[in-house]
Amino acid sequence: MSIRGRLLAALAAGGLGAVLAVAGASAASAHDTLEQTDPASGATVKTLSAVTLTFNADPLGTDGATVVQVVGPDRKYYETACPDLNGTDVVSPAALGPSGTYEVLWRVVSSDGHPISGSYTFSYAPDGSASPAAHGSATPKCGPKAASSTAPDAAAPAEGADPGVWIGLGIGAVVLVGVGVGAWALARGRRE
Ligand SMILES: [Cu+2]
Repeated sequence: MSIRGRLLAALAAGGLGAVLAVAGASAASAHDTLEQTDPASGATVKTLSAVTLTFNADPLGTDGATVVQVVGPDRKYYETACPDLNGTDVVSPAALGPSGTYEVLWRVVSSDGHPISGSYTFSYAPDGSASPAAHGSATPKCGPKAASSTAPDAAAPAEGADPGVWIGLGIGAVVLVGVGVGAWALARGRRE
C-alpha cells in the first residue's frame, strides 16, 4: 500500500470512530426534550392563567416529581398549585403580579426515568383591563425553593449532559486512539 493509500485507510477508520462516538452519545441521551412552551421563551403576554410545557414524550407522573415554579420580578412565586400532567403537556396554574420579567423553573421525570430540568423567561405587560395583580408567595406552591431563583435574570443551564454522553465520547476517543496506534504500527512495520 502506498503512503497515500495508508493515509486514506487511516482517515476512513478515523471517520468510523467519530461516527461510533456520536452514535454512542445519542443512544445514551434519549431522555425527553422540552419541545414548546406557552408562553414562549422571550414572549410578552398581557394575560396569563397557566404555563404549559410540551415535551416530545409523556413525562412520568411520579409523586412530587413534576415541579413548575413561576418566579416574578419581585422574586415571589406566582404558580398557584403544582402542575397537572396531561400526556406530553405539563400545565401549571398561575396568577401573575407586577409587570416585568417572569422566570419559569421546571423539573420533570423523563419517560426514560431520568429527572430533567430547565428554565426560561417571558415578560408580563398587562393592560388596564387585566384582572387585579396577584400578591404571589414568598415560598413556592410547588416543590422546594430553587437556588437559581435568588439569581434574577441568570440563565440557568437547561440540562447537564447525561453521563452516557461522556461514556459514548470516551468509547469514541479510545477507538480513535486505537486506530491511530494501529496505523502507526502498520506504517512502521512496512518500513522495516
Ligand atoms: Cu435520559
